[in-house]
Amino acid sequence: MIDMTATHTKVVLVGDGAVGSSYAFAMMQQGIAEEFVIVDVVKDKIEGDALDLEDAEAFTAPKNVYAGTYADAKDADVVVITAGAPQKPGETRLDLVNKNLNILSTIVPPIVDAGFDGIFLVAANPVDVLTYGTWKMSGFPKNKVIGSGTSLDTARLRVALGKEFKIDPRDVNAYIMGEHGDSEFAAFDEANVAGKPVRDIAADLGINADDLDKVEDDVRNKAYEIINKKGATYYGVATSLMRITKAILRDENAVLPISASLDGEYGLNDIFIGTPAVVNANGLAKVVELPLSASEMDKMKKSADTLRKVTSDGLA
Ligand code: 6V0
Repeated sequence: MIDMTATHTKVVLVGDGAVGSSYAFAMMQQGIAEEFVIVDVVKDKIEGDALDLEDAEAFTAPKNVYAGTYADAKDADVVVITAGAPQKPGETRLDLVNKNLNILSTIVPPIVDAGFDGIFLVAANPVDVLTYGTWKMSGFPKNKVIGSGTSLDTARLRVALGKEFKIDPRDVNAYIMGEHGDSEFAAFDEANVAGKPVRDIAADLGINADDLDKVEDDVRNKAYEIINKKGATYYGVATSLMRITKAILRDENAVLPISASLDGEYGLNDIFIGTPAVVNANGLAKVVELPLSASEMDKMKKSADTLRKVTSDGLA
């Protein structure tokens, strides 16, 4: 018999909708967690999904997937929160704040009461505000609460630049910073491929600054485009959540864009916002402060102001 105790890893997913179930599927495909528990208010869905997903066990690494309750978080390494209303066509992420903070307040306290002592990973929107809310409601240290932040947006930027440059998106070092939402921005001034500035690569290809601005706009608006076409976005974010979870469970010290608590970086405090950060078994190990140019720093501060207003209104 294989002894799994040394590496036993357990994830509890709260919210088995489009994003949550896609994440569960991605986790099964990657064989990352030995125990995977699904929680939602819709009981038939979690039971059905657990039965459906367990069929994949015959093809992937051994694991145990089942429908559970908040009590299952007691000995979990990671709780992933994807419960919450998604955007409807025409709605911004910030429009969701009150609805989703209310839902969050029914989730975080029972998980903490169950004795959970792992890492909260939040994806429900507006993700930066809900990550802040999770930190407040949990009473956890700041490093143990992170959000998916601009992970998806950064992926979208890398894919878009990869297409323009004909370069593997994984080799494009570029970040979307700030709010996961309309005030986010592409940090083009530091973006590079193998150390060569993205602006220089673009110039070599005849791509001018306006074209790069259009790439940034398209990335910012891609969620709206997908929502208008199919009602929701889920595969991209599910994969990014899988990547972050892997960094936590395998103690990777991976540098990933997440919603992290800032402690003076970018001149900001008391806020959770999108930035690259080192992620390991402790959650946030360290914020990697990009050396933003003056105009980018201005955008970061404006994005923080947007979030701060919503956070203080929502959590007042
Ligand atoms: P969905 O398909 O409506 O799923 C939401 C799920 O939450 C449903 O299964 C609900 O039953 C469940 N739920 C609601 N209330 C509770 C509760 N109190 N306890 C437990 N479960 C509950 O939405 P979808 O999966 O599309 O989106 C979920 C959230 O992720 C939304 O807030 C989206 O805006 C957000 N997204 C975040 C992204 C990111 O990059 N961070 C990207 C896409 C979507």
